[in-house]
Amino acid sequence: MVGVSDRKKIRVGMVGYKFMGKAHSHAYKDVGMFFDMDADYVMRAICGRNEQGVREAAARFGWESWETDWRRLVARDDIDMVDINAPSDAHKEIALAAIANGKHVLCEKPLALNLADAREMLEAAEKAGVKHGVCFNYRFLPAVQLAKKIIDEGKIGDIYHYRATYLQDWLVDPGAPLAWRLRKEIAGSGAHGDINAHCIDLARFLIGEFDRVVGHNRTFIKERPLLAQSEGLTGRASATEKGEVTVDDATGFLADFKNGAMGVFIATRFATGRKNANTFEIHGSRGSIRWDLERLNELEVYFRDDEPELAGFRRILATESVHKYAGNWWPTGHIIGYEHGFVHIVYEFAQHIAADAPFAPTFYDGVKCQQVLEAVDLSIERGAWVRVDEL
Ligand code: SOE
Repeated sequence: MVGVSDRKKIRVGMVGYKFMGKAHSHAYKDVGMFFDMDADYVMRAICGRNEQGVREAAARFGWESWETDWRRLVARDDIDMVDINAPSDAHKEIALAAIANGKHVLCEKPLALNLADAREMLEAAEKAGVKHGVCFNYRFLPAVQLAKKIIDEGKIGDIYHYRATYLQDWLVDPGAPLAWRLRKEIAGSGAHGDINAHCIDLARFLIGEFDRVVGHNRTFIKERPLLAQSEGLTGRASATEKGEVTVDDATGFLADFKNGAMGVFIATRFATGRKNANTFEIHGSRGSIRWDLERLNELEVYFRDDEPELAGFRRILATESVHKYAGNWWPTGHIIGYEHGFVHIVYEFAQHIAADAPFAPTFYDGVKCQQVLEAVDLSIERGAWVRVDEL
């Protein structure tokens, strides 16, 4: 039995300490309790621009040290991998510097502000031979893994329809301030790059590549109070000054997939009453499946082979030991939550680094997602369908 001290170490340096920084810190801290890994994570350093904030985060989340300059962090010789949770405009610069220092990189979605930057990041990572991943966390939930298994085993047959939503309502209030996600120069886009990105990645994961897309979008509220103090997705608004919203509040698009399926997508922050309804419903020649993040342990399924008198959608609670990842947590029916997807990602990424186990989504998947995002934006400009491979 190898003692804990003899095991390989993966020493992590993380950039960002707010929402995603907290979710990722929890994952590094928890993963070893529930998963047998070929290496142990060492939470070596967390980085943030605000010294007081990052010092408090380091103490609270369990990081050994803290930095206020990511350039120092990525150059430290006591760090093996860099986890990037900074806003989207910083992803490329930090990733390229980390890669240049020979670090493996795990980056939050979307991978970059645009397709060209994403491709540059992929090329650099492949050339340097470092491991690279993008945190499309919803792939890593037991019910979504089950959906993938059902489709891959042909249990719902040929796919006719893929319908996806990502419905939130945190911006319906005109008083919600101009957070970084509402500024194009920082976020790249609004609901589209932030949450359609998840829908696009799940569609690619579950049924394959996009062929062509055509979209439309809206910015319902064009100016908002400036942000005085950030908190969660929004924060406290300035009492006096206002600023222009430079991104989409909602983007919808139609898609044709290379396998012939028809796609319908909508991502919005104005779906009043819907808080985090990342959903997909897939209809095939032999059956259908439906999943909703707001009920993330459940998968609704319909199989045409059922006896006619018993035919109907039924709910599978994906908390059995046969359901990927579920068995590592609790006994049957003791459900898991949003944060567990991140634990599963860092588990898989540790095995990718320490045991060269396969891993996806990598920067390649980040590029493919960016390609679809930009094809939709181009289709809106042109008012016409755009083939994804044209970009
Ligand atoms: C806000 O839309 C947000 O936090 C996204 O940025 C995340 O990627 C998503 O998982 C939840 O909602």
